[in-house]
Amino acid sequence: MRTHLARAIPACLLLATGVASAQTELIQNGGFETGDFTAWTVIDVDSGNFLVLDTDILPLSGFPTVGAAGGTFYAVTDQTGPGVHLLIQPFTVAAGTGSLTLSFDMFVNDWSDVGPIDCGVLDSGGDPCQIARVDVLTGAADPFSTAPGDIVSQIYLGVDPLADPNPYTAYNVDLSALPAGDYQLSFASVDNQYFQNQGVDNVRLLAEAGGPDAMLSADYMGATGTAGICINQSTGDRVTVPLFGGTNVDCVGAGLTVTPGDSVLVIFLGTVVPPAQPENRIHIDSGNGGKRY
Ligand SMILES: [Ca+2]
Ligand SMILES: [Ca+2]
Repeated sequence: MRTHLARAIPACLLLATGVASAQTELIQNGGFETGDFTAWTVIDVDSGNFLVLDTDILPLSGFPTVGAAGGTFYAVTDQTGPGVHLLIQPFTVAAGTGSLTLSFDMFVNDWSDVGPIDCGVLDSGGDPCQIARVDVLTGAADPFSTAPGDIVSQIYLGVDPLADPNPYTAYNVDLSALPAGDYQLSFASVDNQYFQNQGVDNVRLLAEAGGPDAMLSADYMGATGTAGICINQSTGDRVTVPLFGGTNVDCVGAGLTVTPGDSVLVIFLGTVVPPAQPENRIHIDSGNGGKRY
């Protein structure tokens, strides 16, 4: 006598997924390889300019530099007298951004060798002032502002200490704490003691989409079961989630810690009804609500 097998299938359904980690570049022409200031705003006051050059001899002062850090071109200040020079690019941090990393190569040649002298303002016409700075300003800030309320991240304030011309220093700054919104990246130089050349190249600002939201949307179309286990394969962290059914398995809500780039494995236990679609799959929904991990 033949036994009619139950149609419901006791199952241990394994589904693995990687958290999306696509990176978006928020700075345009960060290497100045257009040969000009495309995408940047330059403001020069009094003597001199921010220039895009492909040479290692400066046209106004005649002083040497180390040239470009990458490619052919770099941006650099040069002058024949006191001045202020700003190199600015606005950027927007989107909701749901998980990580934000600024990197650039820079030298600051203070030929007076009396710097750094911080007069507190970007004004070469007053007190002695011989300094360069790199700041992230609010989107609405006056580019000349040095007010603490306008500076959301102070990255550099000084001059380079080695014999001029200094080599490039590589900077790598974690800006992941910046809330979504509009900002300005500002390289600034003020000098009234003697020549000062601030060189910038290879500016990058990489945004990575946030990790998964609280829900892992399990698009398994009709599957039901009694429990599931979510395993973060990158960290070993695991949690048990209760009865599932419908459309969602809330791994993060059940306590799983997930950061961008982690791989998450979901194991469904109990009875899984064969899905209406031939493909069982689960995916990370990273766009819902902008939660950050
Ligand atoms: Ca370059
Ligand atoms: Ca010096």
